[in-house]
Amino acid sequence: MKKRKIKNLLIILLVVILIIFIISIYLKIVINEKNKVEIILNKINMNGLKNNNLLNENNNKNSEQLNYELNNKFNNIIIQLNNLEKILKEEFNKIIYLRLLLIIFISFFTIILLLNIYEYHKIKKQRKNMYKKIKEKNEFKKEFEKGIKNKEFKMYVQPRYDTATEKIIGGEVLVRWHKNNKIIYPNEFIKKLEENNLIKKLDLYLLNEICKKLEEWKNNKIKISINQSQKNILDKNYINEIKKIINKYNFDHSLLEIELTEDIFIENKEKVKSFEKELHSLNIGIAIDDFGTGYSSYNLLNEIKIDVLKLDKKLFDNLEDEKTKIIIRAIINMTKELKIDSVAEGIESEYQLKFLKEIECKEIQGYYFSKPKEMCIFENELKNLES
Ligand code: G
Ligand code: G
Ligand code: MN
Repeated sequence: MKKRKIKNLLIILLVVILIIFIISIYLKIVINEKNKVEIILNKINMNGLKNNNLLNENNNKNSEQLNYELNNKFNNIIIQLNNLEKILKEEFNKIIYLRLLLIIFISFFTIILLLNIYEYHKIKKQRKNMYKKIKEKNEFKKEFEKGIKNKEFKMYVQPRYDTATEKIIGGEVLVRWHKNNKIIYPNEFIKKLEENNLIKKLDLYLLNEICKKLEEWKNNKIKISINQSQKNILDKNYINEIKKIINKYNFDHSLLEIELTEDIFIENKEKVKSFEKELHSLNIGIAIDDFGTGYSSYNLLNEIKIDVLKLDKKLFDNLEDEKTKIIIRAIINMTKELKIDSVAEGIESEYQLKFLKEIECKEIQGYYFSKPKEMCIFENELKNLES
C-alpha cells in the first residue's frame, strides 16, 4: 500500500517536472523569438532614421518641392515600417499559438502515456496477485487433503464438569492440526477452510472419528459435543451425511451434541429450524455456542428447540461487577425454566466457580479444571472414572 502511494507520487512528480521543463523551454524560445523580432524592428527603425538623416544632410538645396517629396517618402517609409511591424507581430503571435497548442498536445499525450503505463503495471500486478492467491489456495487445498489422509487433524477434548459435584460428565471436541511437528490452532485455519469450501469435509471427518470413539466408550455415559461450522447448515446434503455417519456406529445418540454459534440462528432461522428437527429426530442434541457475545436474540429460544446454552467466557470476565452477576443469574434462571442445560465456558477462578455453584449453573468448562487435552489423555481419564 505504502509502496503504491510512493509510486503514484513519483509519477505525478515526474509529470509535473516534465511539464515545467517543457514550459520553461517554451518560454525560453518565446523570449528568444521576441528578442530577435525586437532587434529586427530596431534595426529597421534605425535604418529608417539613418536614411532620413542622410536625406536631410544631402539636400541642403532646401527647395519646398524637395521637402514635400521627402516628407511623403518619409511618411511612406513609416507606414510601411508600421505595416511590417504589424505583420511581424501577427506572424509572431501565430507561431506562439501554434507552439502553445503543440506543447499542450505533447503534455496531454505524455500524461495519457504515463497513465497507461501506470495502469498496465497495476493490472499486471493485480494479475500476479490473483495467480499468487490461486496458487496459495490450491496449495492449501492440497495440504488439507494430505492432512486428512495422513490423520494430521487430531481431536483434543476439553472436559465438561458438573458444577455441583465437580465431576467430569462430558467433553467438547476441539481440533488441532499437527503439521510438520507443529500444532496449528483452529483460529488459524477454520476460516480459511470455510472460505475454500473445505470445512464440511473436516467437520464430517471429526464427527466420524468421535462417533467411532462413542462406540468404543459404550460403557461410559460421557456426553460429547462437537463444533460444526454454520456454513454446513446451508448445505442440503449435510444432514444426510450426518445420518450416514451416525448409522455406521452403535452408540447412544443422546450422548452426542452439535455446537453451532448463535449468529446462524438469527441469519438462517428457517434452515436451522429444519436442521434442529432432523437432529432431534436422530436423538442428537443441539447447543448454542458462544452465547452472549453476538446478537443474543432470546426469541430464538422460543422458536428453536435448544438443548444446551453455552455461555461465552466474556460474560464471566467481569464477574466482580454486580450488574454482570444480575444478568448471568437471569440467564441461568431462564435456562432452568426453559429446561435447557447451561454450560459456563472459560472458567478460570475459584471466585467464578463459587458464583456459578450459587446460581446453579449446570456445567462448567474452563482452565480452572482443565485445558483441552489430547484424546489419548482424555481416554485415560475416562478409564480412571470407570474404575
Ligand atoms: O480450541 P480453540 O480456542 O483454539 O478453538 C477456537 C475455535 O475454533 C472454537 O471457538 C471453535 O468454535 C472452533 N473449532 C474448534 N474445533 C472445531 C472444529 O472441529 N470444527 C469447527 N467448525 N470449528 C472448530
Ligand atoms: O467453541 P468455543 O468457542 O466454545 O471454544 C472454546 C475455546 O475456548 C477453546 O478453544 C478453548 O481452548 C478456549 N478455552 C476454554 N477454556 C478456557 C479458559 O478457561 N480460558 C481461556 N482463555 N480459554 C479457554
Ligand atoms: Mn464450542
